[in-house]
Amino acid sequence: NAVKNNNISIIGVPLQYGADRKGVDLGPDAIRGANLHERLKALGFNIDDLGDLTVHRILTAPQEGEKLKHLSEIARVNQELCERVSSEMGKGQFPLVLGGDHSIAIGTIKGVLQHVKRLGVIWFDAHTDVNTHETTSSGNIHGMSLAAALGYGHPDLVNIGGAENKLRPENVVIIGARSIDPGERTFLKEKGIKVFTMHDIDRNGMKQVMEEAIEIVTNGTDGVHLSLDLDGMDPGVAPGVGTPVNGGMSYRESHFAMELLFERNILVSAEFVEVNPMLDQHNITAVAAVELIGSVFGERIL
Ligand code: 4U7
Ligand code: MN
Ligand code: MN
Ligand code: MN
Repeated sequence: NAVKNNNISIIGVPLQYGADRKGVDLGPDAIRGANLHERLKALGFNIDDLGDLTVHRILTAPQEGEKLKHLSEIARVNQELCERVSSEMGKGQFPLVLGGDHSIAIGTIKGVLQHVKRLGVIWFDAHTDVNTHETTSSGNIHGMSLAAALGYGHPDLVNIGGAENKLRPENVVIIGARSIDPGERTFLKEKGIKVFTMHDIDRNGMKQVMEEAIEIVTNGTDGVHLSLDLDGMDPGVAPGVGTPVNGGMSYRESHFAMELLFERNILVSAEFVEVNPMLDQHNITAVAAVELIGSVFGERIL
């Protein structure tokens, strides 16, 4: 259980309907455009870029009384993503998914779960994404994806890839949180999900946080998925995101975390989401994503 093969399948998911701000659908191309392939090839990986999944354009605003915005297209795309991720893993490939808004974590994780039944997840994010149709204040599904992967929320989300396929709360950690809604706080406490807030990172340092986090996600699991929302980083280094929150992880804290993940060789899959080129400056958030990906796959300073 590791970055055990040299074969990476890249899957772009230009989905924006889970978020409020337009432009996150341009994320996959912006990330590719920041020399993703070259960087991974230089590290010795074989790259199979499968291109982007098709997202149907929705020209109508969310309907009156439609609580979860654009639910049907989001569920459809996530079901396809689940199947694509699962079939790539079946061929022994490492799925590297490029978003797109963070609702795509549902499809990615459900696909990985078909091969790795006991899966640990590291959720790197300013937010905790554990709202449900009952707690959401925005109706935006990118704030519900972790809950759905744990088996909670709207059936159309929970049933993707089979409702019985779900994460165990004891093998999930969230790192970098600094914006948690009241309903999410209750959920996290009830389920016993470990959250390393920015306060914890300040107090104990990223080294200790990652050691504790890795212990939790590897305890009794057969592999670990990294779900990285670029808004986990500080907006000073990653401004091109739809829901920026001040006081995030620094450039080096983020990279150090990725370097430790590589060192421990525990990842079976990864996704990088929420890059919004329309809100970015000189593509630096897409560049930041590619640099983080480099560290995850073994780039070293010396
Ligand atoms: B992201 C929010 F209310 N919690 O549910 C919500 F603050 O994938 C934000 O982490 C969700 O970027 C952010 O809409 C989702 C809000
Ligand atoms: Mn976020
Ligand atoms: Mn998120
Ligand atoms: Mn966001």
